[in-house]
Amino acid sequence: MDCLFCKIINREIPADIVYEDDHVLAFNDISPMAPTHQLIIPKKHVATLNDIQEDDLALIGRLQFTAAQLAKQQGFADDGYRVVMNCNEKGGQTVYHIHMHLLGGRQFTWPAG
Ligand code: IU
Repeated sequence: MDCLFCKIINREIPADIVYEDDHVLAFNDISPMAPTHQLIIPKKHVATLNDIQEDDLALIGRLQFTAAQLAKQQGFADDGYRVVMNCNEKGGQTVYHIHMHLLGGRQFTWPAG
């Protein structure tokens, strides 16, 4: 499958991996938008949020759980952080393998751009 994030999971292309278990992988974003900017992805290929099935609910929870764990481990959980999932073109999605952005280390504003 010609999917960038599947290739990262399969070690076909390199990434700066910060966490891995049987179900998810997390790595530093190549173009960080905050002092910490990591992507948490399921090892299962799911293209967009619209493609999530009921069987995937635990997996989505695991993405969120991993984000919080990483925020705690890196020391910015109590200060606060942002998690973002973009869906399709108007949502700003550019890689079609779902991913949760974990952004920390600065003040964020609302509404997001
Ligand atoms: P988006 O939500 O689909 O727009 O996020 C895709 C992210 O993937 C974006 O923040 C990119 O900087 C990031 N990324 C990456 O980390 N490594 C890559 O090789 C490519 C994109 I292409």
